[in-house]
Amino acid sequence: MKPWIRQFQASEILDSRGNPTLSVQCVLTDQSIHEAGIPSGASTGSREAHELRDGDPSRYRGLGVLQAIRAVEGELSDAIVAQQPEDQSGLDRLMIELDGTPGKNRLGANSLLGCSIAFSRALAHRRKLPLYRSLHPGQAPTLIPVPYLNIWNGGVHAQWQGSDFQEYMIVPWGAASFRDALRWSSEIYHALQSELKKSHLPTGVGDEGGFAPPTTSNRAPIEFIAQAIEKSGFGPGADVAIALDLAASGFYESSGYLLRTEKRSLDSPGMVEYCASLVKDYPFLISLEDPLSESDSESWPSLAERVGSQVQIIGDDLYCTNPQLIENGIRTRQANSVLIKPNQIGTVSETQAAIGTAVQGGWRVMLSHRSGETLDAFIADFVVASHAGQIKAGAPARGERIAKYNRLLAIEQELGREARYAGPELIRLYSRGTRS
Ligand code: 2PG
Ligand code: MG
Repeated sequence: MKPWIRQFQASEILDSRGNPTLSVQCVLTDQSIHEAGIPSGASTGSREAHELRDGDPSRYRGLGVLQAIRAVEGELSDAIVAQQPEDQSGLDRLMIELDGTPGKNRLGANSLLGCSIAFSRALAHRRKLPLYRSLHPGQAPTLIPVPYLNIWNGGVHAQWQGSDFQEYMIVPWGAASFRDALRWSSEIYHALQSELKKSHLPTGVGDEGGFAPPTTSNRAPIEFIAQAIEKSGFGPGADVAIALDLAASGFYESSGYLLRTEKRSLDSPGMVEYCASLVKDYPFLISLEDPLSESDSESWPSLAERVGSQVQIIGDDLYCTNPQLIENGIRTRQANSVLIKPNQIGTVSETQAAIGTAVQGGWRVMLSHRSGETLDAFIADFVVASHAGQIKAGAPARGERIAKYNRLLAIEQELGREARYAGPELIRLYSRGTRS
């Protein structure tokens, strides 16, 4: 077999928060170069694979990635070039064995994922296929996901200046296509901006491009957004649903769930009750991500039992895209869905395995960006390839967020009449009508 991989190179670039991150290039013997930009989270789960950072306080506040560059250009590149892997799982297995630790602590999940994604693009190039086709081994993928657009940012993504809950998302499930869904979302985003202005609230944005004004209640953003949906000429529930990522691990303390904006603290049963009341009061609410803390895993089954037949209960921090943790969640009935982020586990094929485990267990999956992003739109191709039908990538604003949505527009256009928007399927599962 003729060698086809020449080398892997890496460099330190900036992410959307202005922190350093890794860019990896896979250089082939035909001179083509295939790149990957690695994202980085702020509200991270405790069991995410290790992100290798230098810890040298004299550079980038310790966040530099020079060690990761050395890992890519040294050990990883040498081993890959020596073996010339031909498929994704071959490449990923090789790197996992080379690292030799369960959490990718030695070479770093950022180094491994950079090589893994750059390699997936090299493979697509070699197969002369678009990435979303090359990533899918069987039948041609045609399902275009419903986007969950985070238009109100809180929690750590807004430096705790606004709501305790991290993300308030609009879900344009009633649109006929992804193109229409994105237009609706942009219109609603700007209607929300006008509503905030009218209420003399600031319209600066948080890490994911959503507005981040101060508030005295975690329900107020839902009311504002429902109003913005109506003002744009759509029906909350009928056309556009709402979803939350509470990111509750971020405000869970020894005393319970600390709701700073509401000046009160709730114990676990109290927080379960709070979430159940949100589901009851807002029939257009279809999804709750991390409604409880990852350190309060015993409370998850009671919430899933209460509202799991009506809404998605999505585990993010609790599962960290890890097949074993997902399996445990399915067995103990903690939730009914899982958030999937490739950099939580560190390779493309392990991410595919995590999705496989969830789907086999009857759970739904949602692909996700990170709060620190680059222009890399890998997750857009990946969500189409994996038939997940759901993606969250932030607001319909800011370059690193719209890179993903714009890539989905292009895929939908390329698929033409074959493309099928996932909205109707989601409506069938979670429509509960509108507020009377
Ligand atoms: C989340 C993510 C993405 P972060 O909690 O779901 O929105 O945030 O990347 O900061 O973990
Ligand atoms: Mg989350």
